[in-house]
Amino acid sequence: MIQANHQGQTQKFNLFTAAFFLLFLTLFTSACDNRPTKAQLELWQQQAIARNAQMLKVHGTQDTQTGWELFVAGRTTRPQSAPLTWTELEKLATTHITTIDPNSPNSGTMSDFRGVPISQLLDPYGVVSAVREITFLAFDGYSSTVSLEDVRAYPIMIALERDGKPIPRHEGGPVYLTFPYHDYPQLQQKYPDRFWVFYVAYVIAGTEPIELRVGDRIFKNTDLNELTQVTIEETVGYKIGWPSQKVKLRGVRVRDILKAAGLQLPDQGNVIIRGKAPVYRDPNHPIALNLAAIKACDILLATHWGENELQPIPAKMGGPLTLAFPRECPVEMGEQRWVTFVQELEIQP
Ligand SMILES: Nc1nc2c(c(=O)[nH]1)N[C@H]1C(S)=C(S)[C@@H](COP(=O)(O)O)O[C@H]1N2
Ligand SMILES: [Mo]
Repeated sequence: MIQANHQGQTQKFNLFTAAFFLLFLTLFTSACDNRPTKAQLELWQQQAIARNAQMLKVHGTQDTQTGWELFVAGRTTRPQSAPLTWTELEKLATTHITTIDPNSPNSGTMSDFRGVPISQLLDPYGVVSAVREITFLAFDGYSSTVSLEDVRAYPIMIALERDGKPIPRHEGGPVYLTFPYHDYPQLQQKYPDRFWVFYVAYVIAGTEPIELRVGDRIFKNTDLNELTQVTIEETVGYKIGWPSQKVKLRGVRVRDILKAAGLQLPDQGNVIIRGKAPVYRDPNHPIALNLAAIKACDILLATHWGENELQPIPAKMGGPLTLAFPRECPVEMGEQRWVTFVQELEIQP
């Protein structure tokens, strides 16, 4: 039994690694106008494979389906901190759409999806009237953003089942963002294949206000504004929503934030960076930045970006807070992680 299980897991792993290779090849050779360099591509491939291996380790040890939790976050009028459980999602999942699944192994054929329309999912939370966009953040840090108007106009939904069966983990399950391409072909141009997010973990209304936990302190927007503002101009390593040419990034040095939180910087050790996506909070594989690098150069938590005028970083680009590295930082490329949706810093001596 255990043996068979283990083999199944290995097979999924191989399948998924292959899928990730394909993803990066297709994403950057056809879907995007802004093409990254070969070196960037290779780095991203390696990172995607490493991330996926991590993810499978975590997923492999638990019942991925009934243990799944979906958080609704962002600018809502009736915020609730508890996530939706599988049982709750199941109860809501009474809508069917029939469409092709562009990411399915037999992608030419029509599938029947059962799920929860996003508008219905958001209703109990109420969305603040200024919100224009909804962002879907996945377990692996991948995301896509859809206009609130479209979410209200079409049954874009979180699917729990395809053709009467649970969606396997290696095919994007257990919860998979689906678009009713067949009934509304116009959606296919606006939201192509890459918008179908696998294993959705967060649904975010608009862009959240900054709330950064450092030790027992919480830094809000106004707290960060009081610290020295640093602007760098860099080609970013974020994968979603950013231009591939250099952009300006403005923010606050990680070391300044740690000091403002009243923390002593030990001679050795790391700063752990935690982001919203579960893969960026995995206790077994933390994102650790060497304190020597934090002290030696201006590693930032960025709040603003721009090509000319600076503006707040929206959820569509991983905002409100993202980790950013100046080129001259002594951080090895392999460990350089442009973490999005940053939520927490912690010193580990
Ligand atoms: N969670 C998650 N969803 C995702 C992706 C991803 O990397 N992670 N890739 C997207 C992209 S770029 C495409 S084209 C489709 C199909 O990805 P695949 O080629 O890996 O099947 O899924 C999309 N959904
Ligand atoms: Mo893609």
